[in-house]
Amino acid sequence: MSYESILYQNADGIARITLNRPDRLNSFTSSMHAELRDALAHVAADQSARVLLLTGAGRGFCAGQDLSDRAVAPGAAPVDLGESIESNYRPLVLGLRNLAVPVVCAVNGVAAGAGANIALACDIVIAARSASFIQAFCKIGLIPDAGGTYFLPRLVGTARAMGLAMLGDKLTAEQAEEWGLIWKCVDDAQLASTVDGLLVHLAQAPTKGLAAIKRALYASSTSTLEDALTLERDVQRELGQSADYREGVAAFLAKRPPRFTGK
Ligand code: T3D
Repeated sequence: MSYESILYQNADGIARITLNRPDRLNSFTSSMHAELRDALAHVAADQSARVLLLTGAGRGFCAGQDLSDRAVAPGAAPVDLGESIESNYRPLVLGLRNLAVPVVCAVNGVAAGAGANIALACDIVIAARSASFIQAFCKIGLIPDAGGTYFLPRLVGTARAMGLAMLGDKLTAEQAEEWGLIWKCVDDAQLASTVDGLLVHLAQAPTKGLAAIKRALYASSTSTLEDALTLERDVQRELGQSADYREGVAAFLAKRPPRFTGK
């Protein structure tokens, strides 16, 4: 499949997806969603990809759903938004969450509506200081989607989630970091180098272990302590068989840097 709305690269263990409709602030269309599904399937199938970056081209990260075809003429039937969520947003959120490699989101500018929540679906979110997060849905009579009702209260608590969702105010990247919505906010000039450093680090890390961390931490939001202890036992048993565990212990004991292969 050739891509028109995104850019996709995979080199040196690092897959990169760039939302690429800068004149529309990278807002989502059906064809962009189809391209994203295809690219995510490539990352999932490609053993050489050990980390994924999601970012946006131009001054914005993503302004959510492209609203240009959502106007409803008098007497006309509105677009079935449930169908749009089911066919497009649900697979995108689950595709990012279920990917067996860490997903880094570099929020290079405004992230609004589903654009904000797709960023939150990623595992590590780093934003430029000039970026912002807007739960814009309430301004057009909708609720936060793309996982927003799940992510927001878990990340920042119900009071802040409710304020963000009901008021649709702009949350600065700095405040998003303070509130624990994202991992880090960095100066705009430092975004590319910070993210590149992180990607190189993650591409050389024990990939299976990172995938298991992701699975276990996400599972914990719906599990009991007993469930978590059971999962930890089972996952640790599995990881104890991995080449990277063996290498990590050997490197520690030999006082040398480890060479993880992701196996
Ligand atoms: O529909 C479904 O399938 C259900 C799922 C819904 C998921 C959703 O995401 S609903 C929420 C949709 N998004 C929004 O409501 C956000 C709309 N955009 C904005 O509020 C503002 O653009 C921003 C706050 C994000 C940025 O503001 P600003 O002043 O920096 O930029 P701008 O001038 O508003 O936007 C620049 C251009 O991008 C502009 O076009 P122009 O005037 O230069 O020709 C603007 O119309 C366009 N643009 C921005 N967002 C969208 C968009 N075009 C289409 N759809 C957009 N979402």
